[in-house]
Amino acid sequence: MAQLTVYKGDITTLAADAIVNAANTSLLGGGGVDGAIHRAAGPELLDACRKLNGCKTGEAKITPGFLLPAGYVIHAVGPVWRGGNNDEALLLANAYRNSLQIAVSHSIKTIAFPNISTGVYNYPKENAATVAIKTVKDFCESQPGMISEVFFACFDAENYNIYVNLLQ
Ligand code: AR6
Repeated sequence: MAQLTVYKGDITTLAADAIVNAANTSLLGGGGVDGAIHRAAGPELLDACRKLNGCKTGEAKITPGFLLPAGYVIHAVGPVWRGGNNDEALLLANAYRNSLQIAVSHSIKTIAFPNISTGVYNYPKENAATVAIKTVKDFCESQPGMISEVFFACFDAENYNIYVNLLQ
């Protein structure tokens, strides 16, 4: 089973094989963790993203990490929270699972996720963490030996405490 590690702080400093971006469907940048990743990776990241023709909600696409310590950025698009009856949980699980599938297809062993959709997309944090952890565990059990470590990078104290409690 892959090791699941809670990390407190800025995902852009993590030297994992890949970090995941909480992007939007344009893949052309934004605020929050997306803005931080683009600033830290440098302008070549935006040039690479322009060639990807966007990304549907629940899906993911990969680029190099450019100036980041991580080798790759996997750009995943989580759902906007619209009350919970609009396939939000399914789409959030898809964003995590599709990111992991792309990682495996690039022989990525260590991967860091931000708390996708829990910022401006307003997904309730505890619900999102439950979906994220279950999806990662199920994936790693279904493809044993492929991913060795998954970091949950928690930037805000509320998410950090939720992940520590759910994973202990
Ligand atoms: N490292 C790790 N986590 C971070 C960082 C960081 N440097 N900065 C913020 N977070 P958000 P979303 C956390 O809003 O809700 C963008 O504009 C933050 O505390 O970045 O999926 C995109 O372009 C929160 O828990 O992403 C989209 O338009 C988590 O990252 C939209 O926001 C996600 O918050 C996506 O919204």
